[in-house]
Amino acid sequence: MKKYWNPYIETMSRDELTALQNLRLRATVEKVYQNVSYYRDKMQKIGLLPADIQTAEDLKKLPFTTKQDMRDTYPYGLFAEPLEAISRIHASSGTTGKQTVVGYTKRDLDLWSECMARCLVMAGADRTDIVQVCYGYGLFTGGLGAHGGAEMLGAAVIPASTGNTRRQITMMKDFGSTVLCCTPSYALFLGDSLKEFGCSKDDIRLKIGVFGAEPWTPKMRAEIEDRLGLEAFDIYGLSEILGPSVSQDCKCHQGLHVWEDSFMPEIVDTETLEPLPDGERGELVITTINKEGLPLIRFRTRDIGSITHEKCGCGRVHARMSKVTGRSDDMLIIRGVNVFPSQIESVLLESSEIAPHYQIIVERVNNLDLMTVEIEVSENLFSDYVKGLEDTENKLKARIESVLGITCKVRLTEPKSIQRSEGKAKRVIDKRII
Ligand code: DLL
Repeated sequence: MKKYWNPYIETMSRDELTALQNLRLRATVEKVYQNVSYYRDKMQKIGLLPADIQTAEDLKKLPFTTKQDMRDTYPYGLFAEPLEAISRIHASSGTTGKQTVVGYTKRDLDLWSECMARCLVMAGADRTDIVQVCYGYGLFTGGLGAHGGAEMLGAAVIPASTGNTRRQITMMKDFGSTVLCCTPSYALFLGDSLKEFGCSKDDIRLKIGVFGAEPWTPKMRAEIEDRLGLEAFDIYGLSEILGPSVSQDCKCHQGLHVWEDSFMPEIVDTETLEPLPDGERGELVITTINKEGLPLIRFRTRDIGSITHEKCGCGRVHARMSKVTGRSDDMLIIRGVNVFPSQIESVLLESSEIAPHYQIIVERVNNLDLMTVEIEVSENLFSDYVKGLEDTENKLKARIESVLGITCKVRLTEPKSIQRSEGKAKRVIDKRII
């Protein structure tokens, strides 16, 4: 069995890796300066030239990139290649309903598959495996991202996508899936559902789980491993940077190796935005140094964690990030889908029948996330008949679901029933214990 997918890159010395990073960093900065007016303007404003950026030490001179920058240049303004060079487009949700759009050249897609293949091999998979991908296929990067890596590895891929748990379990059993890729909460749900569909963990052949797209705890890992009889790995990524396989843990399970030949990670203080040393918690910032279509400079992920460059027992030199434990903004991840309270608010503001008071309640019921939006109705509507309320409820539910792309419950409540706050309104009550 292969220990590494790309032994040269994964085990080169720190000095070699640093030299490679510096080379690629310089080329990336030069490229965005030449090809992306948004970056050129930003750099010119602070009097920075590409030649000022030579090594990782210089990163801190560069301006940050945020989701807002991507929205301001929607859809293609940050692309560093003409559209004819773009082979695939993905998108993730944004606060105003406007998506952040990402483009990959053919070479970027190959890089993505390579990073994913490295992750699968790091988890112990090889070409004899049968990989069931239950991440969503479509604009979300989970499905196609995991798929590309499994294919590059030479494994047999089952593009199962999400939903229909009975069918997932039947496929798992009948097709003999050995690797499962999905969100950790869905893995737990699958584990719980085995019995319901007349199956036990002895009837399935899973040995590896590659789970990510949302935060999860070591306790959840233990539960999933127990219910499905596999070894679970934590895979991290975000569509702006690549999708799944920016980083993942190895068999030592002591943090997630960031593929540093392609992504330069930094941790910055969430208040001052100053870089922090190894081991300190802050916001993860990533600069891509090996991408063509959409290279991003110091992208603020809003994910909170820390980084270590200490040697790892697996032999890989690439730095490790801690599990992501939270976010520095108000983004929620519900069944793997990114949800901003402001998206819901924008729907509510369209309707005159409701007051601008709402609360989002997120619970985990049978290991699945359930979102309920409680909304106050206006005095006028409330004095009307109940049928009116039901209609409004259904209309809002359909509208919110179409904006977010996930199902939810909508509950209309009496005027003045939602607690008012004297400071910041408390819009989200997250009851999930994970
Ligand atoms: O969730 C990409 C992905 C798909 C990663 C499948 C892993 C597996 P986005 O939809 O852009 O991309 O959401 C990115 O999800 O900034 C984190 O907040 C969160 N996230 C992703 N992986 C993890 C993880 C995909 N392993 C956002 N642990 C990120 C905690 C994660 N949070």
